Amino acid sequence: MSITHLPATTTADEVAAALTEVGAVVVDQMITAQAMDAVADELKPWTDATRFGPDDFSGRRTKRTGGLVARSPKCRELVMNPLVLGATGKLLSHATSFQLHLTQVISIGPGEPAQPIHRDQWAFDFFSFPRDFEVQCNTIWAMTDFTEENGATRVVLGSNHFDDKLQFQEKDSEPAEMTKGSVLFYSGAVYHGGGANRSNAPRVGINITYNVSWLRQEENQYLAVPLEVARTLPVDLLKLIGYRRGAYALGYVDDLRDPLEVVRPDLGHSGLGDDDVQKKLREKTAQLRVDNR
Ligand SMILES: O=C(O)CCC(=O)C(=O)O
Ligand SMILES: [Fe+2]
Repeated sequence: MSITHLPATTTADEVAAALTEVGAVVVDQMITAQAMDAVADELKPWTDATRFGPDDFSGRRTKRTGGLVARSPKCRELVMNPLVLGATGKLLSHATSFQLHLTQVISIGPGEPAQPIHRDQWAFDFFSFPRDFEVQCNTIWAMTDFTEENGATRVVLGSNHFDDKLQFQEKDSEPAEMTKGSVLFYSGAVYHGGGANRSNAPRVGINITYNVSWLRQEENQYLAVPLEVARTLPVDLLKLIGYRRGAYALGYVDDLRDPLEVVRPDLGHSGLGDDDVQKKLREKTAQLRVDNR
């Protein structure tokens, strides 16, 4: 079985359906190769300054550059891509809201062996979430072509439905080959890993991931995005990076204030209680039942 490719004209429903079914799907050419080169140019000062990873999981010949919301206006557009947010909202629709989890350019250098195959949701201290309960939705935007030879992400298709804490080998997985500007979507539960780079040039992708807003974010957005930059961001992006309450009360400030109000006092109370969040919370409280034991 090889990974399904959908055209850029696909819908959030189709992407979410593929994610639910087999845990991963590629959407071809979500932006042009030229537009992706412009993203790479904007990031160059940061990617040039990044060092190789400190361990076998991060990759000793792999560079990981984060803080992309603060550093790159073009990456903010990728973070806010409507198809990505739409598909994520559907995959994580059981949660009241979701948030940005991490932003990271992953540049796998020549000679890097394959990364151990894993579930990204193991980041939550290896907690075993119930089977088919997704807490995370992930993208990797191809900044170079991804080929089997240069270390395209390897995916064990369908493994989002498997038991937790399994071990897999490279041969159990398929490479998510794709062209520059295409995007690999994959769920938090699907087993996958960066491929071995047997070519003579880096394989570069931008990993942008989202999780339910009752879990901790992997990249600390409050510290990664300086307050003076945060104040200039569109409100929807501010909320997505964490300046909103998760569910009913998570992350409030002092006297039950919405964090958005603290960063943007000029908004008054307009940031409080998004309608969609309030509606979901009402639905959840309506399901509470009396225990008649
Ligand atoms: O770079 C890749 O292809 C995947 C990396 C990955 O899965 C990770 O670092 O968690
Ligand atoms: Fe991963």
